[in-house]
Amino acid sequence: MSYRTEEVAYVQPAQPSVAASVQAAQPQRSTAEYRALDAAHHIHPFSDMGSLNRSGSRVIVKAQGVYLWDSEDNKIIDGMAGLWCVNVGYGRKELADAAYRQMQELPFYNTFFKTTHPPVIELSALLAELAPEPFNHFFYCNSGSEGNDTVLRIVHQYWATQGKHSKKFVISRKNGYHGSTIAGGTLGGMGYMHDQMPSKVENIVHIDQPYFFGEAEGNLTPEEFALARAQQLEAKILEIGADNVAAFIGEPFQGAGGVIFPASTYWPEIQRICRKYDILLVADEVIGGFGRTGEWFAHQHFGFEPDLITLAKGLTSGYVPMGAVGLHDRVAKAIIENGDFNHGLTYSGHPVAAAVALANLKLLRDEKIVERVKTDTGPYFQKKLRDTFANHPIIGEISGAGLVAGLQLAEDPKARKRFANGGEVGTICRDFCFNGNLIMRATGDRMLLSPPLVINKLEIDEIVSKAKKAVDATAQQLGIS
Ligand code: PXG
Repeated sequence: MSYRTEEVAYVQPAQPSVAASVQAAQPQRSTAEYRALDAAHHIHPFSDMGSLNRSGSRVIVKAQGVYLWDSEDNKIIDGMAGLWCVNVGYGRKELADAAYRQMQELPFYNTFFKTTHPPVIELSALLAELAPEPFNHFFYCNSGSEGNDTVLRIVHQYWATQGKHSKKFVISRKNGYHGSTIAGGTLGGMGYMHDQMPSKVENIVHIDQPYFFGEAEGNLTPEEFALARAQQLEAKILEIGADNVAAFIGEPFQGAGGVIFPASTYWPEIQRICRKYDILLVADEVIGGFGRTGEWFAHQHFGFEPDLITLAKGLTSGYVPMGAVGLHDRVAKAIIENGDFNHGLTYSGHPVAAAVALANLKLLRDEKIVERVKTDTGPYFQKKLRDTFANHPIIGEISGAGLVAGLQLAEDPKARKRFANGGEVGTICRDFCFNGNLIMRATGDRMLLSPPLVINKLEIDEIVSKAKKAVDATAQQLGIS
């Protein structure tokens, strides 16, 4: 055998078929094998990897509607819409088709250098139609975190165009969540994240959150407490000096912080203060946007008008990553009329993400999914939760609207007394949910629900009855009945 023959044999291996290579990319393995490989090579977000690797992850392999299946063929009802994002539910072919068609037509092109493309144009026009009247311009990115980084860039550019260069401070809230990039993490008020971030973004300060159950003292009503918390913004502005404050950012309701719904007095007061001191008001709509409360955007539920909105999650129902920032006309005008805005990401307005977002928004609109949340499934869900848990011995508060809710676990609900070690109780309850094939999220001692917006009443009944079993089992384990 000559050297040359060997060389030919080497450079011309049999090419696997496309089908075989797809199969090779997703081999069918046993749960144990998946877990071992996951533990060996995968670092999960926000996880204690040592402990997770010892217990092993649950391997989720497929999904349809509001249900997930794991690698042991357990059917699990998803009370969290993935991670607050799968608004149209799993398995919508329209979204897969949109991605497939766009990948064949134009899988990528940038929008940096005097070019654009149909999906991003159509998406922007549709968003302008669906968003409240003054929102007619959108900037794109890949996630909510990048959306909030973008918000900071726009806020600073806006004040530069107004000649107000000293307006640099951004005020946010403790226990708010705005993402996990350095800017997102600094804007957020999660102490356990700040502790691991020796480098933070400058000029970001926090005020207290409007968390009535956990933080109201004395005999304040929820409305009085919310007003007092909003007025902390005014005090903070006066402390820093209005000429130095650029913006206030908040989630209309805090999602990851525990589905904390402020009383009706909160947002009008925040808006009044922002207007009085000429400060931009930013609504982080990453969770609240696209129908969660029964309105297209959560700030509409609370009745205020922000200057900027951060979008992600429900924008694509999580089928592909995409985030965006919506600019109020007065902010957009300043950005448009004042030269270069030096910000952008390779994938700003990615054509495949834009095509999927477009298909997703059309489903939400044409199937009247948001209207159904407002008039039918949302009220049903909220009533069912209140009927089931109002007098439960360890439930102190039920918050929410539309298809998002928080259940406050409490040692003495009437006295608003929380468990001494709240996080542990939440974890116990979360584990009972998980073992009962219900996905529910625990934030400290608050149990959270945010199911796909396409959920029907039977499925809502299933979630609530499984949640009841888990909360009962938690009470029993704690010896409370
Ligand atoms: N703003 C808000 C209000 C969010 O809820 C982000 C920004 C950041 O988005 P990205 O796409 O960068 O993750 C979020 C994200 C949880 C949880 O456990 C919540 C989020 C992300 C991950 C976990 O509740 N929210």
